[in-house]
Amino acid sequence: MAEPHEPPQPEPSHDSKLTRSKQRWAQQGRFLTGQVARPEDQRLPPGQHLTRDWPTLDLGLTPDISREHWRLDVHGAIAHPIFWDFAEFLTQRQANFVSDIHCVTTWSRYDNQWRGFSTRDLLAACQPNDRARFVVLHCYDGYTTNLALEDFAAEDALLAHSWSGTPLTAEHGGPVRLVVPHLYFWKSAKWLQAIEFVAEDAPGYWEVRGYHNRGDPWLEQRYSDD
Ligand SMILES: Nc1nc2c(c(=O)[nH]1)N[C@H]1C(S)=C(S)[C@@H](COP(=O)(O)O)O[C@H]1N2
Ligand SMILES: [Mo]
Repeated sequence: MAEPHEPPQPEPSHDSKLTRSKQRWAQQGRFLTGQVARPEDQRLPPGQHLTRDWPTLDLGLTPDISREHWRLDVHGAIAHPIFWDFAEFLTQRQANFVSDIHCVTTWSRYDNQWRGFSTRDLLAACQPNDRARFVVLHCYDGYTTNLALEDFAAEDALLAHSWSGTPLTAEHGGPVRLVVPHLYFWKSAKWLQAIEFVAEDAPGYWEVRGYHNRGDPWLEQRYSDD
């Protein structure tokens, strides 16, 4: 049975070297090529390069959340709020998706094998009401990111607990992270804690620091225009 669980929330570090660099790159429009490519033209979006390893990017702290202590809280403009522990999460229908990662810092990684709970199945379970138009992801490290409901509902988006057949490591967002393959990877929230459905958009950690609100790699939506 799931019971309310509020681990201490670490403050996101706003001043790590990488975090400062990324904010500066957003101001400068770093990595923008000005090209526009459509997915049917080529697999690699403009300005991206392929990597075989899997870099780790976050605010510099890895919250220590075991599967035993992890809880998922789904709330807001929905008919059926959800509060699951990991065991209950695992009893849901499981989906396997293979998708590419595109990070705004220009690395891409092909053919990642994810296993977890699809966002479409989550939407069927929680039943967003007519007011729900956006989704805010809240994470155990204090990070947030926002998505339009349609982007959250992409057919290959999922709440992943495994990668390449093994449990998602803590550094990559385990026990559970979101994966939204058609947008830049900063939208794919690691250490997922809560999913909030809202009527008004609420820009997240990077979105208020100069990143694009939507982040489509094919349109090279790296940074906001203003
Ligand atoms: N909770 C949380 N999720 C996050 C981040 C973060 O700092 N905290 N960083 C985002 C960014 S900018 C990227 S590029 C990816 C990196 O995921 P990876 O470390 O598994 O490659 O996670 C995204 N999700
Ligand atoms: Mo990123």
